Amino acid sequence: MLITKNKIIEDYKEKFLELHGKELVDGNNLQKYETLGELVKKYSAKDWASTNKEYSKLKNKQVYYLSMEFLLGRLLDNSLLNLGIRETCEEALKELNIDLHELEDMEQDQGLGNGGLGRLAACFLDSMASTNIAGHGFGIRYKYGFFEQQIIDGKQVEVADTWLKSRNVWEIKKTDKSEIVKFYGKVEMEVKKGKVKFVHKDYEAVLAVPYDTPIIGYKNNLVNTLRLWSVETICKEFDFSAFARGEFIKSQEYKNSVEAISLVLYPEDSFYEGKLLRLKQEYLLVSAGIQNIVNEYKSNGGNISLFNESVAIHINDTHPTLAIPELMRILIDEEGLEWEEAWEITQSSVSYTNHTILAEALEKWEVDMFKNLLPRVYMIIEEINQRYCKELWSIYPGEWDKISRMSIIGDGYIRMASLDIVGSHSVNGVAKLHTEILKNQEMSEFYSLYPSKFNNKTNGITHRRWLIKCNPELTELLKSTIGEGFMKKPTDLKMFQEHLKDSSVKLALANIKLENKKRLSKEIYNTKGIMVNPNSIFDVQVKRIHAYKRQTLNCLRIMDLYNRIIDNPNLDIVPRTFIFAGKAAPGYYLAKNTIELINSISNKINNDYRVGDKIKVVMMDNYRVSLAEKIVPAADLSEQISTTTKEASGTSNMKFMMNGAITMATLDGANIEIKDAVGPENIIVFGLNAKEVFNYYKNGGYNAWDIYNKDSRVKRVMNNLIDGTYSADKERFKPIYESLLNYNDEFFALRDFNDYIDAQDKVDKLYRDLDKWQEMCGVNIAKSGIFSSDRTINEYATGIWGANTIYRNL
Ligand code: 26W
Repeated sequence: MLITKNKIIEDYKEKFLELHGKELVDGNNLQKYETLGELVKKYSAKDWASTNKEYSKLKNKQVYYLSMEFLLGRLLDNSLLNLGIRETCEEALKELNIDLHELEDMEQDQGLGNGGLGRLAACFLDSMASTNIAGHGFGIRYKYGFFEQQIIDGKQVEVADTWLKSRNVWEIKKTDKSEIVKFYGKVEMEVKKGKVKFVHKDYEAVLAVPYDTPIIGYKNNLVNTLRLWSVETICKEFDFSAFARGEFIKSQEYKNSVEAISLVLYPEDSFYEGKLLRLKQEYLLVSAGIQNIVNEYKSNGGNISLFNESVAIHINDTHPTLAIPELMRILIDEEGLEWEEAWEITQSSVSYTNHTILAEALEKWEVDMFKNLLPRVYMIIEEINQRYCKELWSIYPGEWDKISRMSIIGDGYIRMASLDIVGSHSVNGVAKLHTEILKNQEMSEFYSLYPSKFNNKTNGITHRRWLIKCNPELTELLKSTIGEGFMKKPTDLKMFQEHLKDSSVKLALANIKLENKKRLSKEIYNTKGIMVNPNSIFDVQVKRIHAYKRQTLNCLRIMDLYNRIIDNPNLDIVPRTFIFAGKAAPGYYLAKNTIELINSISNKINNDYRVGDKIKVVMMDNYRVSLAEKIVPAADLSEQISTTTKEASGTSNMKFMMNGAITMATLDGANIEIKDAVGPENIIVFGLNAKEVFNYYKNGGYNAWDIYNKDSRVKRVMNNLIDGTYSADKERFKPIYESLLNYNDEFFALRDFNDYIDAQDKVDKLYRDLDKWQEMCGVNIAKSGIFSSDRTINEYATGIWGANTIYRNL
């Protein structure tokens, strides 16, 4: 369909009238935004329908990406970009006296995720649609997404995220695709026609209702679907007979308890709690999802015995692990297959990605609770485990300890990662180092049992959102130097390196960065009232607040720098602005304490006249996708300073690199691959390496007090935490102080302190040679193409899913 400016103007006016029942001149920005959203949906509707029609022919493998989190952010601008009508639309709106950017700002972020894992799922959706993969996202439509963070008196305060308060223009409710999900009850054995059948009885059923969002591919007329499930009671709004008996409250209670399942996203990103409601959520996603996939496949004429040839089911971390026993249940109980056949189909359809090695994040469900909630699913897991342990016994006869370590059920728990490894055909890590750690440490026994299942798929980010959309000026520079090819083929960015010989290109790069920094400075001033200098180095750490990510290490070196400035007011440094943003899990005391520390440092330093313009510290509130889009293009230095081995991959490191920031890196996660891509001269590396870290864990030898006693700078900043420098209440930062010293910090912040400071001094020197600095930035941009999620998706499609790209006549 050709969409011209005049068409947009006409359609837009008509849509506005239809939606709001009044003239455009009388509308507000929210109404205007909704109108544009509806129009985009309308423009993509034909392609959406035809894509689905194509998929129903079962010619292509259908990939279902199951994830408890999808952190989409805003959809308007990217949808316009992918439809190829962004500029035309901007011009059309201008004629109607409407500023497209103002409308974009009306859109609430769709924040149905905690951090990296959820954002990765969103990048993957964009890449699957844009590289012609039949990829469907399945998730939960939480009524309240990730909480809104307010900073009050320097502390994090959590406020409910009411993202659905005004209409979500992107979704379409598909009542006819609803599925029934069953909890509790008992299982009875029946013999029918000489065959044993297990029947689930006396269960409590809820209705899972899907809401579909179009995922528009980049200029390829392909529109995939993100299907999010919401829970309703079956048949009735409330129990009318109870109402008639005057038990209205009781009937409402029931409704509320059912709807609680899809009410709120768990705000935990690396800590497993074992809550019943969370288990209900996980089963809801999986049961509704798998039933839906099987129903769709069968209604399109698929033969159940060939299911795995047409369907790939991917589980994003262990959260949707129950897809494995749920598929078994459907194949056996409902489709009547024998165990062996069902098992083969299940294993060859399902694949699993691990995103973390933190022990406290590994899911394991208490058997008693599980059995009570999901009796039939539990039986199936037990059977899987029995057969598997028998296999183990034949391979490792007599090795009881090993077998009990590897067993899926043990110590009264069901171990989800073990179930994944056994029940799938592929297990992957998200960066080379991470995969090696899985193979050789965390999952080494499984690796020797099933070596061919293990593989690496280094993460990626969609360059459409994280370059083209969020950095239009840089995109223009790239277009004018290397042409438009990189938009479809991001590895073409490598051609940019040639142009770095041209000093006018480097100057242009510097100017673009400066403009982006000015824009962010304005935002900082408007939201925080802090005046920052756009000519200073923008030194950025934005991510979830967690001890392993070491925001505290960053704090300590800022405190050290402050001490140096106080000692020597003439200290010659390039001015710096330290920018933080990130949320702490509401129950994570130490992380919340870290937020308070950052804000106290900010208060102290920004208001000390002796510091002047040399350094400023800013903590921006409510980190989310749309804020990241403003911060990333404005960064000079990207802080990726996790304790080596702890950050599975990191993905903001890739976003910053693509926008020409230099990485300050430990050799952790994908930082290593960034270093390999840009060369050691274009990244700054410091700190312990993986071997050293494992050596500490294995043999001990780390002594925080020793470092404190021997290093006067460490001693001084540590004392500053409790001597009233940053808070009149000397107890306030005791938790951080104690975790670093008395508890001998398992993340070795003090061990890396000196090395980190030296590395930061190196940045100061490098930045003084602006030509050299711009060269480094340019190389980072040029080498960032391999970190596009288009590359990652291609690797999943060919290496795991066996999914081909779709070519259609359109
Ligand atoms: C059960 C609670 C829970 C919820 C989420 C535990 C763990 C998680 C995720 C695994 C946390 C997460 O987002 N992990 C991040 O995944 C990114 C994408 O692969 C990686 O880049 C990050 O390194 C990893 O921390």
